[in-house]
Amino acid sequence: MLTAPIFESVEGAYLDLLRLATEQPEHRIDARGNAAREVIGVAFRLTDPRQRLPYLAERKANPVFQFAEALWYLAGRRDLEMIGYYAPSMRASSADGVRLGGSAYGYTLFSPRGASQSQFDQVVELLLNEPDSKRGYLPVFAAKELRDRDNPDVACLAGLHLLPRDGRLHMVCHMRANDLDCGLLSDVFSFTMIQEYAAIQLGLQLGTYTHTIGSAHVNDANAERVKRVLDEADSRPAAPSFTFPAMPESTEGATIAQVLRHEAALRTNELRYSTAHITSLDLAPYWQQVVMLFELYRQIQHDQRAAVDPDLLAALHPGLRWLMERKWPACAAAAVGRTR
Ligand code: 5HM
Repeated sequence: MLTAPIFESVEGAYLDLLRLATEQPEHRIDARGNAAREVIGVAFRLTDPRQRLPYLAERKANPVFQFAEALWYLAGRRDLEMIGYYAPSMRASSADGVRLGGSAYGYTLFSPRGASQSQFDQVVELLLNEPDSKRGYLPVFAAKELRDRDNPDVACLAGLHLLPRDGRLHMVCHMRANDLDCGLLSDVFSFTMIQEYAAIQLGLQLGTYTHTIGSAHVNDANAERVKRVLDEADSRPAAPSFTFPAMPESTEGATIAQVLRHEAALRTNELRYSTAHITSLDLAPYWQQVVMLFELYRQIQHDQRAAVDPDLLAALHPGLRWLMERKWPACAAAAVGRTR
């Protein structure tokens, strides 16, 4: 088969890649102090890019970070202040402690350059004029990133290719490197969110998502966790099944900015929201769910509660709730209290 193997959701592709890299590695590498097993030149295609979260108790995907990162990209940001709150480990990648470099993909794609429009807006305009175009490419990795040998943050994303075909927006992602256990899931989450956002701006249905990787690897440091994930997948009687909802067609730049205003108020603990307040906000229910995640995270980080507000947890989409209960002990505790 010359096209990429097909999966409906990211979970199946993630598990098969973990198996490939750990059981049949092609190479052993040790780049920048990270010993890893590697396969080169791999790809997969998702038929439903909305199914962008894995439901594995051993992997504990964090939907709060996933949405924060996707919004950080869509808003064209590169500040550590926002993203470091959700992923403290990203602080190590910042050269100056203030901004991210190559991995701030949103800054490269969505922020206007001087008087010119952003790369993203330029490609949307091109595709509105010529949908069959093959030029809808959004390059991210830049050769100049290699000038400094000590650069701690060289973009792993080479580029995203938008292809409107037959009323649907397909996307092909090219990564120079992907950490299969740590990077792949959040990358696929955010890039498929960018794809869905682009489809809405172009007035198209969501098409397929194809992910290609130059160096696909599993670091030795994560080998134990990867084994536990694979054991869970092999031994569970049935995989949990949740359907991730569609982004509302009304979503535009102003919507992202509006959600991020709530995010900032909750991150800085200036405001605290009840469930009733969130459901009365002038936002589509889809984006209200994201605000709920930010409020739950505020309760965990700022209030340091042993158990989050059970009503708020109960108001979450079942798939998001399943993940939050596995990721955060304060959510697990609230769920136990609710069922007593
Ligand atoms: O030495 P190098 O720059 O390739 O190290 C970056 C590491 O972060 C690699 O393991 C790469 O696969 C992983 N990574 C990822 O998987 C990094 C980023 C941030 O650019 C990402 N996905 N989005």
